[in-house]
Amino acid sequence: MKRLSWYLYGFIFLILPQFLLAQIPDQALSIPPLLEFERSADGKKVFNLTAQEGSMPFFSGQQTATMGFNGNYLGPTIRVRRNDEVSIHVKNSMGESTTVHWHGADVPAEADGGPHQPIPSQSTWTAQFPIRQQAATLWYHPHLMGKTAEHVYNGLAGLFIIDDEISDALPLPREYGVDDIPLILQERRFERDGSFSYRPRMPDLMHGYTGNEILSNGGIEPSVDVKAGIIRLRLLNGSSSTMLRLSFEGGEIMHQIASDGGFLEAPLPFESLILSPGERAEILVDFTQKSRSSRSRRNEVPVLLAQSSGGITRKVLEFRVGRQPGVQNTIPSELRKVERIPREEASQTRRFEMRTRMMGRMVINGKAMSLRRVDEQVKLGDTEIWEVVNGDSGSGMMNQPHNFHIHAVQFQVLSYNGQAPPPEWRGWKDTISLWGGDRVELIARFTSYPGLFMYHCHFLEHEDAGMMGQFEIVE
Ligand SMILES: [Cu+2]
Repeated sequence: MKRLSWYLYGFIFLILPQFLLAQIPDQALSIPPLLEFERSADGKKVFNLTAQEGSMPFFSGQQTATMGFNGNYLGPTIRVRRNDEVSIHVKNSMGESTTVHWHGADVPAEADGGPHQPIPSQSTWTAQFPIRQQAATLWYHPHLMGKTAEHVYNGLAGLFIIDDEISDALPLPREYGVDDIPLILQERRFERDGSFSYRPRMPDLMHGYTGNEILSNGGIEPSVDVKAGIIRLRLLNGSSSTMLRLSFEGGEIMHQIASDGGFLEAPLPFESLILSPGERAEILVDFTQKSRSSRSRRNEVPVLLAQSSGGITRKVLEFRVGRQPGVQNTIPSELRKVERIPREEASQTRRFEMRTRMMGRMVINGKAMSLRRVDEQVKLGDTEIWEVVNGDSGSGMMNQPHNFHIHAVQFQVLSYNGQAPPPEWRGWKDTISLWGGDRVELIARFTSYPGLFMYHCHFLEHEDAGMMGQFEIVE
Protein backbone atom coordinates (compact mmCIF):
# COMPACT_ATOMS: atom_id res chain seq x y z
CA MET A 1 0.00 0.00 0.00
CA LYS A 2 2.79 2.35 1.01
CA ARG A 3 4.73 1.31 -2.08
CA LEU A 4 1.73 1.88 -4.37
CA SER A 5 1.11 5.37 -3.11
CA TRP A 6 4.81 6.11 -3.59
CA TYR A 7 4.60 5.31 -7.28
CA LEU A 8 1.29 7.12 -7.77
CA TYR A 9 2.84 10.06 -6.07
CA GLY A 10 5.90 10.04 -8.30
CA PHE A 11 3.75 10.05 -11.41
CA ILE A 12 1.77 13.17 -10.73
CA PHE A 13 4.77 15.40 -10.32
CA LEU A 14 5.84 18.12 -12.62
CA ILE A 15 9.01 17.02 -14.32
CA LEU A 16 11.36 19.89 -13.86
CA PRO A 17 13.45 20.83 -16.85
CA GLN A 18 17.02 19.65 -16.60
CA PHE A 19 19.26 22.63 -16.66
CA LEU A 20 22.48 22.86 -18.55
CA LEU A 21 24.75 23.38 -15.60
CA ALA A 22 28.17 21.79 -15.86
CA GLN A 23 28.85 19.22 -13.19
CA ILE A 24 32.14 19.37 -11.31
CA PRO A 25 34.02 16.27 -12.50
CA ASP A 26 35.26 13.62 -10.08
CA GLN A 27 34.03 15.30 -6.97
CA ALA A 28 35.09 13.70 -3.69
CA LEU A 29 32.48 13.50 -0.93
CA SER A 30 32.97 16.38 1.47
CA ILE A 31 33.02 15.20 5.09
CA PRO A 32 31.77 17.84 7.55
CA PRO A 33 34.66 18.40 9.99
CA LEU A 34 34.19 17.47 13.65
CA LEU A 35 33.73 20.69 15.61
CA GLU A 36 36.52 21.19 18.14
CA PHE A 37 35.65 22.18 21.68
CA GLU A 38 37.35 23.73 24.68
CA ARG A 39 36.89 22.71 28.30
CA SER A 40 35.46 25.33 30.58
CA ALA A 41 36.77 25.64 34.14
CA ASP A 42 33.73 23.68 35.36
CA GLY A 43 34.26 20.86 32.86
CA LYS A 44 31.75 21.79 30.14
CA LYS A 45 32.51 21.11 26.50
CA VAL A 46 32.30 24.52 24.87
CA PHE A 47 31.53 24.74 21.16
CA ASN A 48 31.36 27.76 18.86
CA LEU A 49 29.12 28.01 15.83
CA THR A 50 28.74 31.01 13.54
CA ALA A 51 25.81 31.28 11.16
CA GLN A 52 27.09 33.14 8.13
CA GLU A 53 26.27 34.05 4.56
CA GLY A 54 28.58 32.79 1.82
CA SER A 55 28.74 31.23 -1.62
CA MET A 56 29.51 27.79 -3.01
CA PRO A 57 30.51 26.42 -6.41
CA PHE A 58 27.99 23.58 -6.81
CA PHE A 59 28.65 23.59 -10.57
CA SER A 60 31.76 24.37 -12.62
CA GLY A 61 32.22 28.12 -12.92
CA GLN A 62 29.00 28.99 -11.02
CA GLN A 63 28.75 30.47 -7.56
CA THR A 64 25.56 30.00 -5.54
CA ALA A 65 24.70 32.36 -2.68
CA THR A 66 24.41 30.21 0.45
CA MET A 67 24.32 30.15 4.24
CA GLY A 68 26.41 27.91 6.48
CA PHE A 69 27.78 27.38 9.96
CA ASN A 70 31.50 28.15 10.26
CA GLY A 71 31.69 27.92 6.48
CA ASN A 72 29.83 28.49 3.23
CA TYR A 73 27.39 25.58 3.26
CA LEU A 74 26.18 23.17 5.98
CA GLY A 75 28.01 23.05 9.30
CA PRO A 76 30.56 21.01 11.23
CA THR A 77 29.51 17.86 13.09
CA ILE A 78 29.09 18.32 16.81
CA ARG A 79 30.10 15.13 18.63
CA VAL A 80 29.43 14.62 22.33
CA ARG A 81 29.05 11.82 24.87
CA ARG A 82 26.23 10.88 27.16
CA ASN A 83 26.65 12.69 30.54
CA ASP A 84 28.67 15.53 28.97
CA GLU A 85 27.69 19.05 29.91
CA VAL A 86 27.76 21.14 26.76
CA SER A 87 27.68 24.84 26.09
CA ILE A 88 27.24 25.98 22.50
CA HIS A 89 27.75 29.61 21.56
CA VAL A 90 25.91 30.45 18.34
CA LYS A 91 26.95 33.71 16.76
CA ASN A 92 24.70 35.09 14.05
CA SER A 93 26.83 37.06 11.62
CA MET A 94 24.08 37.14 8.97
CA GLY A 95 21.98 40.17 8.10
CA GLU A 96 18.81 38.66 9.58
CA SER A 97 17.63 36.75 12.66
CA THR A 98 17.78 32.98 12.87
CA THR A 99 17.67 30.25 15.54
CA VAL A 100 19.38 26.90 16.07
CA HIS A 101 17.34 23.90 17.19
CA TRP A 102 18.95 20.62 18.30
CA HIS A 103 16.63 18.19 16.52
CA GLY A 104 16.03 15.05 18.56
CA ALA A 105 17.87 16.28 21.64
CA ASP A 106 16.52 16.23 25.19
CA VAL A 107 17.25 19.83 26.20
CA PRO A 108 15.67 22.50 28.44
CA ALA A 109 13.02 24.65 26.71
CA GLU A 110 15.22 27.77 26.77
CA ALA A 111 18.02 25.84 25.01
CA ASP A 112 15.73 24.22 22.42
CA GLY A 113 16.38 26.87 19.78
CA GLY A 114 12.79 27.01 18.58
CA PRO A 115 10.84 30.10 17.50
CA HIS A 116 11.04 31.50 21.06
CA GLN A 117 14.83 31.84 20.97
CA PRO A 118 15.61 34.08 18.00
CA ILE A 119 19.23 35.14 17.60
CA PRO A 120 19.19 38.67 16.18
CA SER A 121 21.70 39.61 13.51
CA GLN A 122 25.21 40.23 14.94
CA SER A 123 24.43 38.72 18.33
CA THR A 124 25.33 35.50 20.14
CA TRP A 125 23.06 33.01 21.87
CA THR A 126 24.30 30.28 24.18
CA ALA A 127 22.60 26.93 24.66
CA GLN A 128 23.67 24.92 27.71
CA PHE A 129 22.48 21.43 28.47
CA PRO A 130 23.54 18.04 29.78
CA ILE A 131 23.52 15.07 27.37
CA ARG A 132 21.06 12.72 29.05
CA GLN A 133 20.14 10.45 26.15
CA GLN A 134 21.65 7.41 24.48
CA ALA A 135 23.95 7.26 21.44
CA ALA A 136 22.19 8.63 18.36
CA THR A 137 22.62 10.66 15.20
CA LEU A 138 20.76 13.94 15.65
CA TRP A 139 21.06 17.19 13.72
CA TYR A 140 20.81 20.94 14.17
CA HIS A 141 19.11 23.56 12.02
CA PRO A 142 17.29 26.93 12.24
CA HIS A 143 13.70 27.02 13.49
CA LEU A 144 12.71 30.67 13.13
CA MET A 145 8.98 31.30 12.75
CA GLY A 146 8.15 31.43 9.03
CA LYS A 147 11.82 31.27 7.96
CA THR A 148 12.87 27.72 8.84
CA ALA A 149 12.58 26.37 5.31
CA GLU A 150 14.51 29.21 3.69
CA HIS A 151 17.39 29.09 6.17
CA VAL A 152 17.76 25.32 6.01
CA TYR A 153 17.41 25.47 2.22
CA ASN A 154 20.31 27.90 1.93
CA GLY A 155 22.55 25.54 3.89
CA LEU A 156 22.11 25.98 7.64
CA ALA A 157 22.21 22.39 8.92
CA GLY A 158 24.68 20.05 10.58
CA LEU A 159 24.89 16.72 12.38
CA PHE A 160 24.94 16.21 16.14
CA ILE A 161 26.28 12.81 17.14
CA ILE A 162 26.02 11.32 20.62
CA ASP A 163 28.22 8.43 21.75
CA ASP A 164 27.87 6.28 24.86
CA GLU A 165 29.32 3.12 26.44
CA ILE A 166 27.08 0.90 24.33
CA SER A 167 27.98 2.52 21.01
CA ASP A 168 31.67 2.28 22.07
CA ALA A 169 31.39 -1.43 22.81
CA LEU A 170 29.49 -2.57 19.71
CA PRO A 171 31.62 -4.08 16.94
CA LEU A 172 30.74 -1.37 14.43
CA PRO A 173 32.83 0.78 12.08
CA ARG A 174 33.63 3.97 14.02
CA GLU A 175 36.31 5.88 12.15
CA TYR A 176 34.55 9.15 11.33
CA GLY A 177 34.63 9.99 7.64
CA VAL A 178 36.53 6.79 6.82
CA ASP A 179 34.24 3.84 7.52
CA ASP A 180 31.63 5.74 9.57
CA ILE A 181 30.42 8.24 7.01
CA PRO A 182 27.93 11.06 7.60
CA LEU A 183 25.66 11.71 4.63
CA ILE A 184 23.32 14.71 4.54
CA LEU A 185 21.00 14.34 1.54
CA GLN A 186 19.14 17.42 0.33
CA GLU A 187 16.97 17.76 -2.72
CA ARG A 188 17.62 21.23 -4.15
CA ARG A 189 16.28 23.28 -7.06
CA PHE A 190 18.95 25.13 -8.98
CA GLU A 191 18.09 27.89 -11.40
CA ARG A 192 19.71 28.23 -14.81
CA ASP A 193 22.43 30.46 -13.36
CA GLY A 194 23.21 27.96 -10.62
CA SER A 195 21.45 29.92 -7.89
CA PHE A 196 18.96 28.69 -5.38
CA SER A 197 15.89 30.74 -5.70
CA TYR A 198 13.76 29.82 -2.77
CA ARG A 199 10.25 31.00 -3.63
CA PRO A 200 7.69 28.35 -2.71
CA ARG A 201 4.33 28.67 -4.44
CA MET A 202 1.06 26.79 -3.98
CA PRO A 203 2.14 23.73 -6.00
CA ASP A 204 5.29 23.54 -3.86
CA LEU A 205 3.09 23.22 -0.79
CA MET A 206 1.06 20.47 -2.37
CA HIS A 207 3.82 18.45 -4.02
CA GLY A 208 6.78 19.37 -1.87
CA TYR A 209 9.50 21.81 -2.82
CA THR A 210 10.84 19.56 -5.56
CA GLY A 211 14.29 19.96 -7.02
CA ASN A 212 16.53 19.01 -9.91
CA GLU A 213 19.51 17.76 -7.88
CA ILE A 214 20.07 15.82 -4.70
CA LEU A 215 23.09 17.08 -2.79
CA SER A 216 25.30 14.76 -0.74
CA ASN A 217 27.05 16.81 1.97
CA GLY A 218 26.70 19.73 -0.43
CA GLY A 219 28.18 17.92 -3.46
CA ILE A 220 26.59 16.56 -6.63
CA GLU A 221 27.13 12.85 -7.36
CA PRO A 222 30.37 12.66 -5.37
CA SER A 223 32.44 9.56 -4.71
CA VAL A 224 34.21 8.31 -1.62
CA ASP A 225 37.22 6.00 -1.29
CA VAL A 226 36.60 3.19 1.16
CA LYS A 227 38.34 -0.02 2.23
CA ALA A 228 36.94 -3.45 1.35
CA GLY A 229 34.89 -4.03 4.47
CA ILE A 230 31.79 -2.96 6.31
CA ILE A 231 30.85 0.69 5.95
CA ARG A 232 28.50 2.57 8.26
CA LEU A 233 26.47 5.46 6.86
CA ARG A 234 24.69 8.03 9.01
CA LEU A 235 21.91 9.23 6.73
CA LEU A 236 19.82 12.37 7.11
CA ASN A 237 17.08 13.46 4.74
CA GLY A 238 17.75 17.18 4.91
CA SER A 239 15.32 18.03 2.09
CA SER A 240 12.57 20.59 2.56
CA SER A 241 9.54 18.48 1.77
CA THR A 242 10.36 15.46 -0.34
CA MET A 243 10.62 11.85 0.72
CA LEU A 244 13.74 9.99 -0.35
CA ARG A 245 13.84 6.29 -1.15
CA LEU A 246 17.40 5.02 -0.87
CA SER A 247 18.74 1.88 -2.49
CA PHE A 248 21.91 0.56 -4.10
CA GLU A 249 22.09 0.43 -7.88
CA GLY A 250 23.44 -3.12 -7.69
CA GLY A 251 20.85 -4.23 -5.12
CA GLU A 252 23.34 -4.43 -2.24
CA ILE A 253 21.56 -5.05 1.05
CA MET A 254 21.63 -2.33 3.68
CA HIS A 255 21.32 -3.25 7.34
CA GLN A 256 19.60 -0.51 9.27
CA ILE A 257 21.10 -0.31 12.77
CA ALA A 258 19.62 2.92 14.13
CA SER A 259 16.59 5.15 13.70
CA ASP A 260 16.22 8.79 14.82
CA GLY A 261 16.81 8.28 18.53
CA GLY A 262 19.37 5.48 18.63
CA PHE A 263 20.04 1.83 17.93
CA LEU A 264 17.40 -0.69 16.91
CA GLU A 265 17.40 -3.98 18.81
CA ALA A 266 18.98 -5.80 15.87
CA PRO A 267 20.11 -4.87 12.36
CA LEU A 268 17.30 -4.93 9.80
CA PRO A 269 18.14 -5.94 6.24
CA PHE A 270 16.57 -3.79 3.50
CA GLU A 271 16.86 -3.34 -0.22
CA SER A 272 15.46 0.16 0.10
CA LEU A 273 14.77 2.62 2.83
CA ILE A 274 12.45 5.64 2.87
CA LEU A 275 13.34 8.75 4.86
CA SER A 276 11.00 11.72 5.20
CA PRO A 277 12.43 15.20 5.84
CA GLY A 278 14.29 15.36 9.15
CA GLU A 279 14.47 11.58 9.67
CA ARG A 280 17.78 9.78 10.16
CA ALA A 281 18.91 6.19 9.77
CA GLU A 282 22.24 4.52 10.33
CA ILE A 283 22.99 1.65 8.01
CA LEU A 284 25.76 -0.89 7.44
CA VAL A 285 26.68 -2.19 4.04
CA ASP A 286 29.29 -4.84 3.35
CA PHE A 287 31.77 -4.06 0.57
CA THR A 288 34.17 -6.90 1.41
CA GLN A 289 33.56 -8.53 -1.96
CA LYS A 290 33.62 -5.24 -3.88
CA SER A 291 37.34 -4.53 -3.77
CA ARG A 292 39.07 -3.51 -6.98
CA SER A 293 40.95 -6.82 -7.10
CA SER A 294 37.83 -8.98 -6.98
CA ARG A 295 35.90 -6.74 -9.34
CA SER A 296 36.00 -7.05 -13.06
CA ARG A 297 33.21 -4.93 -14.48
CA ARG A 298 32.65 -1.22 -14.07
CA ASN A 299 29.03 -1.69 -13.03
CA GLU A 300 30.11 -3.40 -9.85
CA VAL A 301 31.16 -0.09 -8.31
CA PRO A 302 28.58 0.30 -5.53
CA VAL A 303 26.39 3.34 -6.03
CA LEU A 304 23.80 4.65 -3.58
CA LEU A 305 20.70 5.99 -5.35
CA ALA A 306 18.04 8.33 -4.03
CA GLN A 307 14.60 8.40 -5.62
CA SER A 308 12.71 11.48 -4.55
CA SER A 309 8.96 11.86 -4.20
CA GLY A 310 9.54 14.93 -6.37
CA GLY A 311 10.12 12.58 -9.29
CA ILE A 312 13.90 12.51 -9.74
CA THR A 313 16.39 9.72 -9.12
CA ARG A 314 20.04 10.60 -8.58
CA LYS A 315 23.26 8.78 -7.81
CA VAL A 316 24.02 10.24 -4.42
CA LEU A 317 27.28 8.46 -3.62
CA GLU A 318 29.71 6.23 -5.49
CA PHE A 319 31.92 3.99 -3.37
CA ARG A 320 35.42 3.39 -4.74
CA VAL A 321 36.33 0.25 -2.88
CA GLY A 322 40.10 -0.21 -2.55
CA ARG A 323 42.12 -3.42 -2.21
CA GLN A 324 42.96 -2.83 1.43
CA PRO A 325 40.69 -4.81 3.76
CA GLY A 326 38.50 -2.78 6.10
CA VAL A 327 36.41 -3.74 9.11
CA GLN A 328 35.71 -7.41 8.43
CA ASN A 329 33.76 -8.52 11.45
CA THR A 330 30.31 -9.73 10.65
CA ILE A 331 27.28 -7.55 11.16
CA PRO A 332 26.30 -7.94 14.84
CA SER A 333 23.13 -9.89 15.52
CA GLU A 334 22.13 -7.74 18.50
CA LEU A 335 22.55 -4.04 19.12
CA ARG A 336 20.75 -2.69 22.16
CA LYS A 337 17.64 -3.58 24.11
CA VAL A 338 14.79 -1.20 23.34
CA GLU A 339 12.63 -1.13 26.44
CA ARG A 340 8.98 -0.89 25.34
CA ILE A 341 6.80 1.76 26.97
CA PRO A 342 3.62 -0.13 27.89
CA ARG A 343 0.36 1.33 26.57
CA GLU A 344 -1.11 1.07 30.08
CA GLU A 345 1.42 3.57 31.37
CA ALA A 346 -0.22 6.42 29.46
CA SER A 347 -2.36 8.77 31.52
CA GLN A 348 -3.80 10.64 28.57
CA THR A 349 -4.43 10.36 24.83
CA ARG A 350 -4.37 13.37 22.53
CA ARG A 351 -5.30 13.54 18.87
CA PHE A 352 -3.56 15.64 16.22
CA GLU A 353 -5.07 15.89 12.76
CA MET A 354 -3.03 17.46 10.00
CA ARG A 355 -4.92 19.05 7.11
CA THR A 356 -4.39 21.38 4.18
CA ARG A 357 -6.93 24.21 4.05
CA MET A 358 -7.85 26.59 1.26
CA MET A 359 -5.14 28.97 0.05
CA GLY A 360 -2.34 26.71 1.26
CA ARG A 361 -3.00 27.16 4.95
CA MET A 362 -1.72 24.14 6.80
CA VAL A 363 -3.30 23.30 10.12
CA ILE A 364 -3.20 20.86 13.01
CA ASN A 365 -6.57 20.32 14.71
CA GLY A 366 -7.95 23.17 12.63
CA LYS A 367 -5.43 25.72 13.88
CA ALA A 368 -2.45 27.34 12.23
CA MET A 369 0.58 27.97 14.45
CA SER A 370 0.48 31.00 16.72
CA LEU A 371 3.26 31.91 19.14
CA ARG A 372 0.61 33.50 21.35
CA ARG A 373 -1.37 30.29 21.89
CA VAL A 374 -0.37 27.22 23.89
CA ASP A 375 -2.16 24.30 22.26
CA GLU A 376 -1.54 21.51 24.75
CA GLN A 377 -0.35 21.19 28.33
CA VAL A 378 1.46 18.05 29.42
CA LYS A 379 2.43 17.24 32.99
CA LEU A 380 6.16 16.76 33.53
CA GLY A 381 6.84 13.07 34.06
CA ASP A 382 3.61 11.86 32.45
CA THR A 383 3.43 9.24 29.74
CA GLU A 384 1.02 10.07 26.92
CA ILE A 385 -0.29 8.57 23.71
CA TRP A 386 -0.43 10.97 20.79
CA GLU A 387 -2.62 9.80 17.97
CA VAL A 388 -1.52 11.54 14.77
CA VAL A 389 -3.69 11.52 11.67
CA ASN A 390 -2.93 12.75 8.17
CA GLY A 391 -6.36 14.06 7.18
CA ASP A 392 -5.27 14.95 3.64
CA SER A 393 -6.74 12.03 1.75
CA GLY A 394 -9.93 10.80 0.18
CA SER A 395 -12.19 11.94 -2.60
CA GLY A 396 -11.02 14.81 -4.69
CA MET A 397 -8.13 15.45 -2.35
CA MET A 398 -4.67 14.52 -3.41
CA ASN A 399 -2.93 12.18 -1.04
CA GLN A 400 -0.62 14.65 0.61
CA PRO A 401 2.12 13.13 2.75
CA HIS A 402 3.14 14.82 5.98
CA ASN A 403 5.32 13.89 8.88
CA PHE A 404 5.18 14.71 12.55
CA HIS A 405 8.08 15.76 14.76
CA ILE A 406 7.85 16.27 18.51
CA HIS A 407 10.46 18.31 20.37
CA ALA A 408 11.78 17.32 23.81
CA VAL A 409 11.08 13.59 23.51
CA GLN A 410 11.97 10.45 21.64
CA PHE A 411 8.81 8.42 21.15
CA GLN A 412 7.83 4.87 20.25
CA VAL A 413 5.24 3.88 17.69
CA LEU A 414 2.41 1.85 19.21
CA SER A 415 0.45 1.29 16.02
CA TYR A 416 0.36 2.19 12.34
CA ASN A 417 -3.11 2.21 10.76
CA GLY A 418 -4.34 -0.11 13.50
CA GLN A 419 -1.57 -2.65 12.95
CA ALA A 420 1.73 -3.30 14.70
CA PRO A 421 4.31 -0.84 13.36
CA PRO A 422 6.84 -2.02 10.75
CA PRO A 423 10.18 -3.20 12.25
CA GLU A 424 12.08 -0.02 11.32
CA TRP A 425 9.63 1.90 13.53
CA ARG A 426 10.22 -0.24 16.61
CA GLY A 427 13.14 1.80 17.90
CA TRP A 428 13.24 5.36 19.19
CA LYS A 429 11.89 8.01 16.82
CA ASP A 430 11.33 11.76 16.87
CA THR A 431 9.85 12.16 13.38
CA ILE A 432 7.30 9.87 11.75
CA SER A 433 5.97 9.96 8.18
CA LEU A 434 2.29 9.68 7.28
CA TRP A 435 0.87 9.18 3.81
CA GLY A 436 -2.59 10.57 3.11
CA GLY A 437 -5.11 9.01 5.50
CA ASP A 438 -2.48 7.36 7.70
CA ARG A 439 -2.95 7.18 11.45
CA VAL A 440 -0.22 6.44 13.98
CA GLU A 441 -0.27 6.12 17.74
CA LEU A 442 2.89 7.40 19.41
CA ILE A 443 3.79 6.93 23.06
CA ALA A 444 6.29 9.09 24.95
CA ARG A 445 7.46 9.83 28.47
CA PHE A 446 7.50 13.60 28.93
CA THR A 447 10.34 13.49 31.43
CA SER A 448 12.25 16.29 29.71
CA TYR A 449 12.06 19.80 31.20
CA PRO A 450 9.22 22.22 31.94
CA GLY A 451 8.54 24.90 29.35
CA LEU A 452 7.34 25.46 25.80
CA PHE A 453 8.13 23.03 23.00
CA MET A 454 6.90 22.52 19.43
CA TYR A 455 5.26 19.72 17.49
CA HIS A 456 4.98 20.10 13.74
CA CYS A 457 5.11 18.70 10.27
CA HIS A 458 8.79 18.57 9.24
CA PHE A 459 7.95 19.24 5.61
CA LEU A 460 9.45 22.68 6.05
CA GLU A 461 7.06 24.52 3.73
CA HIS A 462 4.15 23.02 5.67
CA GLU A 463 5.69 24.03 8.97
CA ASP A 464 6.19 27.60 7.75
CA ALA A 465 2.61 27.62 6.42
CA GLY A 466 1.24 26.95 9.90
CA MET A 467 1.37 23.18 10.42
CA MET A 468 2.85 23.51 13.89
CA GLY A 469 1.64 23.84 17.44
CA GLN A 470 3.12 24.32 20.87
CA PHE A 471 2.85 22.28 24.01
CA GLU A 472 3.88 23.30 27.45
CA ILE A 473 5.37 20.84 29.87
CA VAL A 474 4.16 21.89 33.30
CA GLU A 475 5.27 20.82 36.76
CU1 LIG B 1 3.19 18.38 6.09
